[in-house]
Amino acid sequence: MIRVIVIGAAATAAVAVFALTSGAGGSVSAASAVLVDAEGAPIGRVKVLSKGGKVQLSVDASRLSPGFHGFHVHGVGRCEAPFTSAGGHHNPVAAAHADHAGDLPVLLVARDGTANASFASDRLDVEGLLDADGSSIIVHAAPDNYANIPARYAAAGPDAATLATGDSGGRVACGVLNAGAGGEGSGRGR
Ligand SMILES: [Cu+2]
Ligand SMILES: [Zn+2]
Repeated sequence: MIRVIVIGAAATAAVAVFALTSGAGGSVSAASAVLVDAEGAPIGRVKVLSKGGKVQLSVDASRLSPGFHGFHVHGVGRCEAPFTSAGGHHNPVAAAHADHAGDLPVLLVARDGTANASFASDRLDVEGLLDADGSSIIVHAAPDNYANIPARYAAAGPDAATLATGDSGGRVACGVLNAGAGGEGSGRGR
């Protein structure tokens, strides 16, 4: 009897997720990614939901080193360690770093190695994330400086590398964005 109730609840939840991702008029769409480390082990999950001209991006990860980590959408949906396969920052309108569509708030990892964040961005849309070559979510080894280099350090302003990357260092985790909100255990890449 208890088993029947549990299955019923799971089915209800599945229907609710389907309704959310498919949307009555196609106005709600979603993408999701499973973050993997350099060994390919899953360490977290990212969800992107479109909502009224913005997306709500949420991330839930573990097994990361404590502190701030650069966090971006990169322009190619391919995660092969060391994850340079994901290309540069998602940048559909040829902006410089900090204004790339894929530039996200830095991820704060707690002392226990976990990170949780959720924020809205009006720079991203799900269709653009799921374009022909796809896109990936990257967690970097170092914090992002958002190309904020004070003139007393660099009179000529930030150099090309800073304007491309924010000097966030190596790529420690990567997740290919796929269509849909992503159920438990779904981790298909490409
Ligand atoms: Cu990045
Ligand atoms: Zn950028």
